[in-house]
Amino acid sequence: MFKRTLVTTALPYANGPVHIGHLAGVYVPADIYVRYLRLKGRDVLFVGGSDEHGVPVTIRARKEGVTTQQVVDRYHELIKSSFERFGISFDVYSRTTSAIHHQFASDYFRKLYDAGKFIEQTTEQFYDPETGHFLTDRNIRGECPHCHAPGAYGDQCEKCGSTLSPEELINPYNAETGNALVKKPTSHWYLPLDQYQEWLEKWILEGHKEWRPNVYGQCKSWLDGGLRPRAVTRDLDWGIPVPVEGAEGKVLYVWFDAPIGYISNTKELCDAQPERWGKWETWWKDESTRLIHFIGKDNIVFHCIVFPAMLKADGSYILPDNVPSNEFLNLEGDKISTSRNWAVWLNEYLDDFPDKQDVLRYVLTANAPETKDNDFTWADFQARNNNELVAIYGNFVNRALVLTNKYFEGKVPNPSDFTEYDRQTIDEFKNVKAQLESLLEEFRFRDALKEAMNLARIGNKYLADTEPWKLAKTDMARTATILNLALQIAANLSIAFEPFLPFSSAKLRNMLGLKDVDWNALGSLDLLPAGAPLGEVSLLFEKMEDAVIQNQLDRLARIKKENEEAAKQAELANWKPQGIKTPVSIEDFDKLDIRVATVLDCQPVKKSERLLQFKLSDGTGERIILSGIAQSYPDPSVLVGKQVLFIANFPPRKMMGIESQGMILSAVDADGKLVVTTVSRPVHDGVSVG
Ligand code: B3M
Ligand code: ZN
Repeated sequence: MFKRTLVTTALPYANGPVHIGHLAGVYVPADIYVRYLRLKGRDVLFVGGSDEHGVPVTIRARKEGVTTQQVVDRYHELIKSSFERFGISFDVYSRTTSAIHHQFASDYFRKLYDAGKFIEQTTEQFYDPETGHFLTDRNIRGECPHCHAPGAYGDQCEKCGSTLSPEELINPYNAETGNALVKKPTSHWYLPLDQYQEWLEKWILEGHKEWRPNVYGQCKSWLDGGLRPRAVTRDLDWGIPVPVEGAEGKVLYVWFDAPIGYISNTKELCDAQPERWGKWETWWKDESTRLIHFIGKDNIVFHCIVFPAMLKADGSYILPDNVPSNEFLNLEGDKISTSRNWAVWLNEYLDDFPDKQDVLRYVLTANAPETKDNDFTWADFQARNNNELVAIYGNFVNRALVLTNKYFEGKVPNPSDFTEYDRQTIDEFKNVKAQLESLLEEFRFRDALKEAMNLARIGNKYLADTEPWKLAKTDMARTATILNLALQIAANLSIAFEPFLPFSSAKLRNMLGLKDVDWNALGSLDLLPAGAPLGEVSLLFEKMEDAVIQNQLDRLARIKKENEEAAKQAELANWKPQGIKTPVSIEDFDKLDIRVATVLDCQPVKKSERLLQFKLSDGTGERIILSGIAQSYPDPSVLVGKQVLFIANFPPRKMMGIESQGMILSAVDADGKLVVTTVSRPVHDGVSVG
C-alpha cells in the first residue's frame, strides 16, 4: 500500500508565459488531484518548476536581443507568480538553473557514466560552417517530408504535427541565419534504450494496462517501433556542462536534465524544511511512495520511456505509477501557438479578470481535453459562467443565504420534520463522497466536476420546487426546514467544489460561517448547527457581459490579422518566378494578334466583383473588352488615357450580358495583384506587338 504521493507537473520552458493549453492539459488537473489528496489527509508533495535549458529559451533570447539568463529570469518569475495567483498550489516551484539542480543533474550523469550505462558514439551532425555551431532539433528547419510545408522544425512539423528528426528534413537550414548546413562528425553519449526495451515492455504493456488509452497507445507504438539509443548530450553553450574530461562545449541534453529537475526540486524543498518534508530520498526511493507525472501528450515518450529508463539505469529510484496525460486544447478552432501568439496567456487573463480564477478553472475542467483534443472558445466561457456558475450554483447559494437573512436574521434556522421530497433530496447526497472519490482517483476530473455541479443543480431545483419565499407568508416552520436543508446543501457544495474551485469555495464558507473544510463530512446534511450566524453575503459568481467577451474576441481578431499579414510577408519574401513553359514556335506565337490601344473609359461592371469594362480606341474604332481585374483596381479611372496591350483575335465572348472583344494583357504580381501592361512611350493605336 502506498503511504505518500509525489505529484509532478511538466516543467514549462521559461521561454514565454503559460497559456490555457498548459493549464487545461497539466496544471489544473494536477492541482485538483493534489488538493483532493490533501483534503483526504494523504501525505502528498506537489512539485513544479521552470525548464530553463534547451534550445527554445536560447531562441527566445536571440529574438528579443537579450541574454538567455535574462529570458529565463523574466519568464521564471512571470510563470511562478501567475501560478500562485491562479491557485496552483505547488509545494515547491523551482528552476533548472538552480545550483542544486546543476549539481544534482551533473552527479546523476556522472554516476551513470562511471557505471558504464552510456555508449559513446561519433556521428555526423548538422553544422553551420559560418557560425561554427552544431545545430539540433529546434534550430534546424526545412521542408517537412510528410506534408511538404516549408519551415518545419528538426523535431516536429507544426503544420501536420509529425514528429521528425533533423535528418528527415528536406533542404535543412539554420533556423536563425538561414545558412545551409553541412554534416560534421561529433561524439556524444547515448542512453541505449534498446537495452531497456524488454524491461519497458513488461513494465508498461503488461504492468500498466490501467494507464489512459492515449498514453498506453503511444507507449505501445514506440515500443513496437523498436527503441534505439538516444543521445543525452548536445553541442551547445547553454546548459549543464557534461562532467567528463574532454567534453568541453558539450552540455546535457535538456530532456536529460529537465526530469531530474523533479528530483532536485524535491531535494531543494526537503533540505530547506526537513522537519516538514523529511528526506528527499523518501519521496524518490521508497517503494511506498506513489509517483504521478501530469504532462501533455507531446511529453509522453519522455516520461514513460526515456525518464523511466534513466531511473532504472541508476537503479535506486521508484518509477511512475501513472502518467495522466491530456490531449491538446485548441483556441477558437486553431492550434494554440506561442510563436504565433495564438493563446490566452495566464498572466493576461489574471490581469483582465483578477478575481475570476475559478471561472477559468471551471471552464478548463468542464471542457478538459481528457480523451480528445478540445476547443476553448470565449462564447463557451461566457455561457458556462452565465448559465452554470451564475444561474445554477451562484443562484442557488444566493437564494439560500439571502432568504435566511430575510426571514431568520442571518442565522441557520431550526429544521422540523422532513417531507418525502426533502428525504429524496437528502438521499442524493448519500453517495456523493464515494462517487467523487472514485472519479478523482481515476483522474476523471471532468466527470467529477460534473458530479459536483449536479449537486448544485439539485439544490437549485430544491429551492425552485419548494418556493420558500412563498411559504414564508403562511408557514414559517416549513420555511425554516427548507432553508436549513438548502444551507446544508450549500455547505456540501463548498466541500465538493474545494479541489476544483478553491477561491469560491473559501468565499462560500465565509458566507456560511464555516471555518474548515472537512472532506469526510461531505454528504452529511448536518454541517451547520441551527442558530449559527452566517457571514456577510455577496454574489458567488457574476454575470459576464457581452462587452467583456467581445474585448477578448477583438484581441484575437487583431492577432489573427497580424499573423495573416506576417504570413503574407513571408510568402512574398519566398516568392520565386515560375519555371519557363515548354518552347513554342515563332509560327505559333505569330498566330496571336497582340496590339496597342488607348483606354477611353474604364468602369466596374454592375453586379460583378471581378470585372472591369474597358472602352478602347484600337485604331479602327472603339472596342469593348471585359477584364477580371476589378479587385486590383479599386479606382479604375487611373487606367484612362493609358495605352495597353490586348489580344485582338480572340473570338468575342459574352459575360454578364456584355460582349467582350478580346483580352487585355496583365502581369500577375507575387501577391496575386494584377497589373495592366502599358507601353513605355506613346505609339499609334492599333500597332502590332511582336
Ligand atoms: N519543458 C517541454 C514542454 O514544455 C518540457 C517539459 C519538461 S518536463 C520534465 O512541453
Ligand atoms: Zn508536415
